[in-house]
Amino acid sequence: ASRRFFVGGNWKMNGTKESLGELMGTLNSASLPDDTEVVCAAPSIYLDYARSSLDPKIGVAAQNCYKVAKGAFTGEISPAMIKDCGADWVILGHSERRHVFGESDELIGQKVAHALESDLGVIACIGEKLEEREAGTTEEVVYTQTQVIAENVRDWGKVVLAYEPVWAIGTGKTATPEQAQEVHEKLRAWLRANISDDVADSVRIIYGGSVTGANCRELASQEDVDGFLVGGASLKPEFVDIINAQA
Ligand code: G2H
Repeated sequence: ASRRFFVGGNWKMNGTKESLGELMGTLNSASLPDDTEVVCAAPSIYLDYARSSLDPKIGVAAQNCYKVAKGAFTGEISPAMIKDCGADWVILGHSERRHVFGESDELIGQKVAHALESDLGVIACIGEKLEEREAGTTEEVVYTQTQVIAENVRDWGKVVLAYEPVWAIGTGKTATPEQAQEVHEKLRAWLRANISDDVADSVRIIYGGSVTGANCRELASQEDVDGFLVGGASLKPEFVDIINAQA
């Protein structure tokens, strides 16, 4: 397949101007492969700073946004504001939004629709919890989450699907390459059956959950793993190795 490899760094609520400035300097001076798309998701208060500090070839994402353009929604940010800061992407439906902040599939769907209408690219996250995997409901869970996202997408060209098993996030327990491939393959088949061949062949399905410099290459070699969403390791120089996982 000719899908361009996609590596997102999700800084979550970490860093200072000083530490992130150093990290961005490292990324700017590293040699990055042309055939890999790199995007850094900064805390919203640092979006402007990230955009002005990072080399233009590196994209900037927000980690969340609200479902309307403006209004009385204290503490929220809109896709219009993200664009106004020069960023082109937003992460939506991250498991921390779902499970720490109680975001529902329905709200995530509304956010996806509005972000795409506002011309942002969307990194849409899905993934099962440990008890769901143990109960054998992984497929059902990720299909339901994907369905709600799909109902809100018209242009799949702006969507990257991130499979992040919740039990692997920040735990150091990475999915094995076989476990990741199994779910990615099923998700692609779901897209083929429910959307189109075209979308199934072109949408990047990336893996997230304790990706490191040490495990990225084997994961990247899997047929349906088209990149990564990286948390902890995206704050370290090691992120450069992950960007080069396919090189
Ligand atoms: C999953 C991932 C980034 P980490 O949340 O989205 O984080 O790599 O720290 O598991």
